[in-house]
Amino acid sequence: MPIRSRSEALFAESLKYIPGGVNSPVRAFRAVGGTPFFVNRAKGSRIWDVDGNELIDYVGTWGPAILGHAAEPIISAVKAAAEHGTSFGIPNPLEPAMAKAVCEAVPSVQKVRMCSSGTEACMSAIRLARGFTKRDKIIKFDGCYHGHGDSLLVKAGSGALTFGHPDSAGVPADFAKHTLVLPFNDEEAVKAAFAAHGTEIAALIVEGVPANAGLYLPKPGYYELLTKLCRDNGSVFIFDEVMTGFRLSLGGAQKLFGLTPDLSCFGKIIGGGLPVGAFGGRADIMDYLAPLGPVYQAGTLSGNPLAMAAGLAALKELSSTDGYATLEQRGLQFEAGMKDAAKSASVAVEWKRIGSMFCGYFTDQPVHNLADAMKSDRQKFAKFFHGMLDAGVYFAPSQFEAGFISLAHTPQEIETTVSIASRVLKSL
Ligand code: KE4
Repeated sequence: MPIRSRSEALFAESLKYIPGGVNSPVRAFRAVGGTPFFVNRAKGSRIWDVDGNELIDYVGTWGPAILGHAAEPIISAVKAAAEHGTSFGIPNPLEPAMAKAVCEAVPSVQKVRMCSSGTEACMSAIRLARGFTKRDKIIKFDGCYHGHGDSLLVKAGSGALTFGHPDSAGVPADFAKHTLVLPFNDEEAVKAAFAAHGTEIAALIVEGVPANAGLYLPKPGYYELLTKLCRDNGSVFIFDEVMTGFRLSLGGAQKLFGLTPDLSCFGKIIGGGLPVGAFGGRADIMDYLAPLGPVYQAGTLSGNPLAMAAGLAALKELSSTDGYATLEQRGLQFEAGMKDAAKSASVAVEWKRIGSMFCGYFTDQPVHNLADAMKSDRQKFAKFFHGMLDAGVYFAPSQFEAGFISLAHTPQEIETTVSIASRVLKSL
């Protein structure tokens, strides 16, 4: 068992001053038990905790570290930018450079606004869609997460077509009642929702692929149906690519699936690990934003020069190398190895993968939506998580999170991960 005494002391100290000892809930290990470790440093595919334990990292700070941690082009870009100042609140040249890079990579994005988190991007896109359509109601899908904006922390109403209730304390019922939460991958449910409320729906928002309840994929034709229903009803189709944007391809999930959303949300990779968010799409919608139009949205650190420098360095690397082909090869190797490991250990694990994103559900049933995902054996997952962690492999500390492979993960490291997983699965 690795020594983690310094992490334990730091966690005790954090608990004195930070709610739950963490600045974001998932980091507290509540879903898997035990005490979270504190990181000292990270490089490439590795992280070292404050007790000196070295780990192969498959969380990658929840997606941004697609090049691996502390990638040289990003570090040098941030250092150079920092020499000129860390924030201005004045337009700086890196802002049009980033906006142009996003618009050129994602054809559906004609104009884009930078902000400082994925939450801010999704919250702002919803407000913009409501201002543009002059409608209040929105549709989201159970299991999908779009940040902690009030309109989106909503759980399904009692009946399939009843509007939502707050999914967090502090969210007024008056906010939640405008959000309709539907089961994902259920064509009839979304058709019925538009049949009943179509002309009231300002927007429908969905993840590039649902990756906040683990990872499952849209059925063939499902996203095309969502697009058509939005077009037919004058609703804004918002595609949340905070996680999938620049992860699944340079054009995101929408390029893979051949979609043209009205608005898209981004984050994570376009900040190279620094605080960032962005939302963009049709110019006629985006021009409703202040200072041009009546929808207000703002941010002191929006377009921050360090975040722009880091993000541009990441995008330059991703567009100049055959990185996505490499990530697909690593993903194939990982998936095949992990499936073999589960089979040889006679443990039922439903491995899901798209590109360099993955999740292993501890169930022998297929997983196509949240209800299926909830059938997974979370106790078994928790044992697997800790077995892997003690053996030097860090997976996301929750069954309902996705994992990430970076360009820094080598075939040898993936082979090592698979052999460790084989041993851990056999011990369950
Ligand atoms: P942030 O506000 O955390 O930058 O982005 C919110 C968000 C929006 N949309 C999607 C599809 C997302 O995955 C996220 C955030 N992802 C989680 C990981 N499941 C962030 C990790 C955390 O909350 O600590």
